[in-house]
Amino acid sequence: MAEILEQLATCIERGKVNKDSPYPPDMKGQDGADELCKKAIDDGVPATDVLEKGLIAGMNVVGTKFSKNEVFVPDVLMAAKAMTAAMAHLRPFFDSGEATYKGTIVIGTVQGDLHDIGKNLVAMVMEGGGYKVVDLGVDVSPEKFLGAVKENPGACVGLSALLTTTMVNMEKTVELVKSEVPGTIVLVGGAPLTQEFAEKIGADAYSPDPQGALDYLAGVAN
Ligand code: B1M
Repeated sequence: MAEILEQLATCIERGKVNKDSPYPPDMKGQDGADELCKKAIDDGVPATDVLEKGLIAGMNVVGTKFSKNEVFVPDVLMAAKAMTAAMAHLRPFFDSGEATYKGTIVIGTVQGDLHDIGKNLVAMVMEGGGYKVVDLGVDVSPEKFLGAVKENPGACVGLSALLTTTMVNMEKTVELVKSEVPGTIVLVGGAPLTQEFAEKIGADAYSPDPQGALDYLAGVAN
């Protein structure tokens, strides 16, 4: 089990999407993240292990190298592409198949921020937990969040940010949504965030991971 997860992590790190992908040249013809993720699942490796020990482990290596200027934006983009291809195989494991929704969450990555892998994971886990997810995508303005809340009365809002420079846009979103639709519950998350920051901007909750966000929602009326 450890071996396939290590191979998977390597494919994420190197940006090897699938067998047909010519990139990176030294891995041409080899299985990529797509095939290896499917194989791990077919072999019975738990989906949470595939996610944490394969996909996220590989992406963490990319992040560390990126911060040291050992890899560059195109490399990170390929890693993100490989991660997205692999994540498609995990979706069924987070789907509960529940017929009725427990509530609605409007989710998106805040204005100016294009990172969506973590946000997509949160959306997947929320769906699996029985919530209707209205995914607004990336670079979402406060006004767009507000519009979606008005279209989905009673919905909670989930904001994701990966950049210290875009965290400020969370505050603007919280302010606008809460002033126009008082009582709206806003959850925030993303690598640079802290509990302290969440409290400072008036968010109702912070979670470092998707499960914590789901647990929080389960504990509040929606
Ligand atoms: Co960017 N990037 N990036 N990047 N990138 C980071 C975030 C960075 C830390 C890299 C580094 O320097 N080490 C750094 C930010 C520094 C900072 O602000 N302090 C950075 C930078 C600088 C940039 C650019 C400015 C680079 C440039 O252009 N020079 C640029 C900005 C573009 C923009 O957004 N305007 C940029 C671009 C990109 C790519 C487009 C190439 C690509 C994104 C592709 C995509 O998302 N489709 C990318 C990537 C992939 C990364 C790293 C390597 C990986 C992020 C990721 O997907 N992690 C990242 C380094 C790192 O984080 N180690 C980095 C995996 C993901 C599962 O984790 O998103 O944290 P994460 O989500 C977690 C939790 O945070 C939580 O749950 C998830 C699962 O556990 N969570 C929530 C997230 N949202 C939540 C919401 C919740 C609850 C929990 O409730 C609502």
